[in-house]
Amino acid sequence: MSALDYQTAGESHGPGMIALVTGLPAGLGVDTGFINAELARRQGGYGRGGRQNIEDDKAEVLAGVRQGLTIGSPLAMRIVNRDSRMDDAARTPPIHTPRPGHADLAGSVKYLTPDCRGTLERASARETAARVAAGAAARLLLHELGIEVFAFVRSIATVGADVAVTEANWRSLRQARDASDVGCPDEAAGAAMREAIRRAKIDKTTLGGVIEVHVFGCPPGIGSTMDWRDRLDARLAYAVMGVQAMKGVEIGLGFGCASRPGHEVHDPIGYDPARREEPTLGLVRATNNAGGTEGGMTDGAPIVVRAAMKPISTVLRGMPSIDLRTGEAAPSAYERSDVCAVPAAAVVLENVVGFEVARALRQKFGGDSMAEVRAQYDAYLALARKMLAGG
Ligand code: EPS
Repeated sequence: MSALDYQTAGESHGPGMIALVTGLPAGLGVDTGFINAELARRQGGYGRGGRQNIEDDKAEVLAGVRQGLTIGSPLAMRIVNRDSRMDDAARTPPIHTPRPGHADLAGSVKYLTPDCRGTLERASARETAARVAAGAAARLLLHELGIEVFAFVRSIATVGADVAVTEANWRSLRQARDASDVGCPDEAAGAAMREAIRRAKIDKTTLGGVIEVHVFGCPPGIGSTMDWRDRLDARLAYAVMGVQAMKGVEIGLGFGCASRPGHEVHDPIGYDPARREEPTLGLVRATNNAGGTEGGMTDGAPIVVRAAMKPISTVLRGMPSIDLRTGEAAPSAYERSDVCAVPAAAVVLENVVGFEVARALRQKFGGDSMAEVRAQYDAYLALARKMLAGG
């Protein structure tokens, strides 16, 4: 068994995007309907540019599946780019005036070219389509174990949602989120977010925001405290910061922990034998400031991750920049882009967070087939129940 992992390939205006997922067990149903629904959600959201009217993202499975089930080999998926024109010099001209905030400048220096085009083709958030496909495939494994991921837009610019997510209400919040074109389950906040995006467009600028991700149904003990590289909180932060335009990540109370005394931060531990058959094993926490991870491992409470997304760096009004060929001052280039992509990024984070949880589960339970994964998972929960509170 190889560890669960993935890579992507593809440029924004190349022929297509590729997701290559290794380490899925055999016998996992590959529900392309779910993967494609996630891809469709990623394409949505008020404030996106014209590109999404051109594309119709669908994952085409090229390898790893036989008659709807994985066979243990690498899963390869392709998403075709309809707006493929990278080799057409007239339609993808060189760009010499880098956009502040974008990969343009550093990439041009790194690759020793005054043309930002090569870097921006790969830096583009179009690549997140492949990450969503990979993450959605991994979430099919989570679903088999009753683990669900839910992300929504907590804020856009200064407009914040007034919602408290619980195990009891998250499904109805998901419905409200899906009915919102800004990915926000708070209807009033969603309307204000929409208005903020509309104004930003008129103002020829862009907006960022905060995305919140919750993972439900994870038993305690997933991840590791023994090797820093396998700490689940570290993996989550790595995965989230690896997504285009993310500038901050926190788990649970996050930065809020720093200003409070310990007794107000740490979550009191209780035990309810009536709930011992649940994945929490009956462990109950009065609060969840830890965001579901303690010592790099799940603690049985829902995982909570928040990420800050910067405003898109392609700003229509232009930003002070230089022409890389001359060093002379020149306004930054404008390419068709989004005014606000926070709702789309919420879909991306839901899937990359799901992937990391699946990766940690694969590491703990191993197994070449789904039957083996399930048996190991059940055996662990049975042993843990026996250990706790005298069985
Ligand atoms: C995106 C596709 C891109 C951009 C955006 C996200 O398409 P195009 O550049 O052809 O309009 O709209 O990418 C960026 C935000 C960026 O900085 O490049 C997508 O499919 O998500």
